[in-house]
Amino acid sequence: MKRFNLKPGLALLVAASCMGSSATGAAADDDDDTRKAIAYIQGCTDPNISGIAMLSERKSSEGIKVIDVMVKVKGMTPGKHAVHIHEAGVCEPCGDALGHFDPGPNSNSNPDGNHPFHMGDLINIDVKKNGTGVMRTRTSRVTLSPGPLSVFDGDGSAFIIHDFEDTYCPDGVVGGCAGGSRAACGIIEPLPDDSSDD
Ligand SMILES: [Cu+2]
Repeated sequence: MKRFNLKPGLALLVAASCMGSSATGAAADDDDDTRKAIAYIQGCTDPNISGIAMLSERKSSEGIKVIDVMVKVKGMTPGKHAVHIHEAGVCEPCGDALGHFDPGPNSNSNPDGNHPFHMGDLINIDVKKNGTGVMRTRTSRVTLSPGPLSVFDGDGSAFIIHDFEDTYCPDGVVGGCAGGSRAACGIIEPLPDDSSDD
């Protein structure tokens, strides 16, 4: 009985071809499984604050869009700061990013109301004593690809980092429970495919 050492090489070949690892890059129409976006973050009033947010969309094993989110900042006050995707891609002034991204028939973008149930709600970034912080999280509440939850809707979307911690509003609508005033903002922009290298 030598069943198990029969064709490991063939199995590898089949796996490789199923993953579309063709050297020609001849893409099928649905070869857009991974999309990326970026936001360059700047302080709303404090020029010392800067950072970057990266979003990478992929399909889960069951075909649901999942976005990996990474946010990096420097120049911020130490401690936790709320981070959300807000509903308009405008940062000057930060207030023009409007409320929390929450499309759909039952939309309620009020930052403190309906929190943390907006589609754009994320988690706090923890800023260290030296003013730098990195936050990584994952969401399936929004997409980069077209559709009803796409951050690239008519008016775009923006990251907002708040002055204070997101408490996730356990007591309902309490002013500032979602992080209060706005410290920094970055407009979300689509990134071209990795393959473009001019
Ligand atoms: Cu916010």
